[in-house]
Amino acid sequence: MSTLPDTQYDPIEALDVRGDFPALAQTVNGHPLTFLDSAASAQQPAAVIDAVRRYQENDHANVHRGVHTLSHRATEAYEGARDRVRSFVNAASRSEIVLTKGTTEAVNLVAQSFVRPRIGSGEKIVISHMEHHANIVPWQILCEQTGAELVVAPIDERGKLRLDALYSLLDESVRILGITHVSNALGTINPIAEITAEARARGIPVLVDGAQGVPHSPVDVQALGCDFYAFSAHKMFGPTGTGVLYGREALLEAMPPYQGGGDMILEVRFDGTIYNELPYKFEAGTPNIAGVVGLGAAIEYLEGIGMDRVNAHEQLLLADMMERLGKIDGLRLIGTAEYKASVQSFVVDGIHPHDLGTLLDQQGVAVRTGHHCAMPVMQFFDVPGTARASLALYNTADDVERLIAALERAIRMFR
Ligand code: C6P
Repeated sequence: MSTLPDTQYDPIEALDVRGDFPALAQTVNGHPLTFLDSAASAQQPAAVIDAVRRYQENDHANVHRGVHTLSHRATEAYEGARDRVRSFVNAASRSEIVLTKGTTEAVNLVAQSFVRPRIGSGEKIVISHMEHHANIVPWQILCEQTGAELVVAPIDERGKLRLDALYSLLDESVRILGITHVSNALGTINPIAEITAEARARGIPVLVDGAQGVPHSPVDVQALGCDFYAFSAHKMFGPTGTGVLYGREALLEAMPPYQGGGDMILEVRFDGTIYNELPYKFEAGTPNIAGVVGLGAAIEYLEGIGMDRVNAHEQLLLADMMERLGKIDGLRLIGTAEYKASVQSFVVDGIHPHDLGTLLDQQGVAVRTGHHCAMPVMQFFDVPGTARASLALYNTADDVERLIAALERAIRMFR
């Protein structure tokens, strides 16, 4: 990684970490890869790939189970990663860090273990109109199971949450508020600390979907004041199949296990089982050890750069990308809220997003097209889908340049 000293810090120059990511060195369809789909899944730096390989080559064994050396090493690596996660999001205790398969599993865990025992027919779950399906469908399932009602807070034409409308929904019948930190389809950053303060003043617990929050800026769960915060390793430069549920210790303590099996118990008898202590009570079965090792390495990598710098770098690129996209004739930006992470959806008159995506891919530019697992957002903006360019710490001004040039060429081919 090449970085300038802080005193000369120019974010666009300073964050030149593309070389840390082996996948970015390739050409695609005869062009240097311009990877603008990190919101779907980010590329991994060599530091993560190497850490996983070293673990697989030397240390692999099951965790928490063996007295032999490799099992000790594997347990140390796994638990060491948990400690890194704890400090990365500033949780008060490692007991509050439950390692999951990802954001999706973390939200389902909260729905079933925290909310289900506390909700009844006619009581409410509040979410927003900009949620990813992972923060919609688990609640719909819970509503089917319990007779509870799902209530949706509206957004406006720029893709901003209508806060007054949200707060007016937070009455005494609400058992949880589930809200995304950053919208994956719109890029909108929600004012989580303010929202949690409003919710908690009314005694309503808050789950934050942080899948698109953690890759872009520092996250401090205590400062945010949330009760739960869910995220995935693969969007923050770690492996797939691994993620985190942060939960306040007192709440996790009071919750029943989500799944039963090995490792989540202290003693099993046919006349009753004693569950393990936190956080193991929620980690049934052999976990994705290599994935968690990779997550730990990803955090170490990010901390080496500094999340404030990641954020500053991305904000400059985002401003440039939005301005230049906005000047393209017939292109409509979807998601123009004042506070945004580096994600931009758009549609072009007369060109289906999938066709646009294919034409961009032919020029080596990878964007995601479709509904982005946020169909209600597409319904709100009355589009079948969008093209979405998402920037990460490894993107540069050249990537934005190549996106714009490829888009202009694609549009000329269509007209
Ligand atoms: N969004 C995207 O292209 P999982 O699949 O569990 O790692 O993450 C689900 C998820 C939850 N919340 C938000 C805000 C997300 O963006 C995602 C994943 C990807 O936008 C894949 S659909």
